[in-house]
Amino acid sequence: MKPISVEEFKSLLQQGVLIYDGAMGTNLQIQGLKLEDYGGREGCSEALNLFCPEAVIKVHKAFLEAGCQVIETNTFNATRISLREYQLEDRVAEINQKAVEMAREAIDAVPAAFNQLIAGSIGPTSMLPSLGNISFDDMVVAYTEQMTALFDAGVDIFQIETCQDLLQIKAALYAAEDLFNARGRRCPVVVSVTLEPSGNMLVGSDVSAITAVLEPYSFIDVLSINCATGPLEMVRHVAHLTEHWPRFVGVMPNAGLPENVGGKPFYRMTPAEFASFHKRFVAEYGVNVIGGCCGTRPEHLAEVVKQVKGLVPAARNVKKSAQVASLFSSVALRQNPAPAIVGERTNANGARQFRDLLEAEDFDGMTSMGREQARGGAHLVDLCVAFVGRNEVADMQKLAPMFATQVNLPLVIDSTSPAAIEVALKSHGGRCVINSVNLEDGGARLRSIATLARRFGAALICLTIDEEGMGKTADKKLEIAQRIRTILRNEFAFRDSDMIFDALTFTVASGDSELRNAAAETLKAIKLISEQIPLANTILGVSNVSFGLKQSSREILNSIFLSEAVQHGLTCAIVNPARIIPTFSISESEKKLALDL
Ligand code: THG
Repeated sequence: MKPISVEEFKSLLQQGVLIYDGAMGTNLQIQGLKLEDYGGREGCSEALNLFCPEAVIKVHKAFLEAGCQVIETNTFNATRISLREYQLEDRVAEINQKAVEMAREAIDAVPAAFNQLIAGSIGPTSMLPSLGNISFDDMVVAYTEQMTALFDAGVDIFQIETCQDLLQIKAALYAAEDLFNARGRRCPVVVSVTLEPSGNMLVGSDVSAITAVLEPYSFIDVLSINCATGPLEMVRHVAHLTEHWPRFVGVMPNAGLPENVGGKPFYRMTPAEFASFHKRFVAEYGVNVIGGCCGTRPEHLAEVVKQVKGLVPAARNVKKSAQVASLFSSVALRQNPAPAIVGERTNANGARQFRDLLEAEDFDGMTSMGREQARGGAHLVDLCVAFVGRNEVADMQKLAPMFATQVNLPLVIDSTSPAAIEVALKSHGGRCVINSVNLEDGGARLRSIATLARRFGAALICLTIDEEGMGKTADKKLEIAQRIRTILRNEFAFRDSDMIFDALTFTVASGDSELRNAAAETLKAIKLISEQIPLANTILGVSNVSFGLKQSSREILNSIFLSEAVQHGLTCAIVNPARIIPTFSISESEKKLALDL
């Protein structure tokens, strides 16, 4: 059997709801298997693929007989990371390959009027990269090995499921993308996240962070929720997904919340109740993919098939807006009132306090300056550790994970070093912004950073600088912005909403007559760029405009300049939020002075 193509998969989902199977573990447990069936590896379901495949095939057949269209391979823990516990780490390829063959055997034994599909189950392992249990790169290696075996054995779908940590998902997607490129073909990809009864992933991410982080990965075909709770607890999350996720949505609940009966989890929900939730998910919310997780038996799925098969998912109205995210929650780049404020203080070149802490290697102190930016009202946080005489990559390696877990703001990685940017991206589960690229060298560095941005779904700040230096007039700034946009769109499939243009300004206090109009040209450029590229965002390092003036004048000039810039369409600003004065509390004479300047 040839695996399904992405186009066929999408058209299948457009025609109606797709029904997966239920729990593997639950239905293995009730068979009363013996230790030798597991080859002596008690608790290792995947060992059955080697030592007792009949038990697994039996479960597959039962779900196929219930009318399920997709069965999942018995490979949830079949990575090197998880199999190591059972001394099976050298048999990863074999275990995954056998699992696909067993699923195929079951399908051949239970013919149906429709095309039955095999989803390769890819679990989360027990490691949380966001918490430093494992490195991103090690996780990629483990996923690559499992995915290669599943793909080459002919699975139809990658089912990256029961995800606990957004960074773990990014590692899996990183592995998948490399594999797809190597094979010259991709398979459909389902990412399924697990939301604890608290409503967040184990690491703490809420559902808004999940959609913000995963949306840029265009090869995720279905975003789904599975495990941890029953369907009732999932209703509000399903509502979020169907309102915010632009592609297909799935839901695979447990048969209710687990209860503890005799020291073992027990799932009480009846097939009829379970199926009635699915009916609602499809008919009212527009869910496209359904199935069961822990505690769901063939009876549950048979009832789902009976009640839901043939239903057309409700039409959805998806809200679109550019979002970035901390590891925990999302932030819109378009704030109302504008702008989205990027806290500037955590910059070794922009704040003596931060630089001193860096020199003392007081990483906790630096992280606490990040939290201070949040308390001061910042929506995002700029992090710059590029400092002469220090190793930027090593400092970023240390700080980015601390910012990820301890500062609840989306990270703006302020660096021009691809290596430093890469280590930051590999340690942050949120949706980051990269600050920045330009055309100073004609585009080589831009291209290497754009590649990273795409692979990690980051947004990108683009400076209006080209081979001749910083654009000085509004027209020149727009021309450079358009040149960068063309490269990003044509070569990297960026969307305008992934780009944040910085029209840059010099200080107006240099005394240089050539720069007298600098701020005015910048304002004009912001207006032009906002008109010509309306879906892109714009940003400015506002404090640059007042370098050289004394502190009290700087605060007034910065505040007036920011207010002018926002009126010209600016959507984001790098500032010290604590030092922005509301314009109504600035006297008329000072206002006039600042505007004249
Ligand atoms: N565009 C983009 N990124 C940027 C800039 C920009 N990143 C860096 C910078 N410019 C924005 N950040 C700052 C940070 C601090 C100051 C100015 C811009 C600043 N600091 C005081 C000083 O130097 O006098 C504070 C001194 C202190 O506390 O020690 O003005 O334009 N994309």
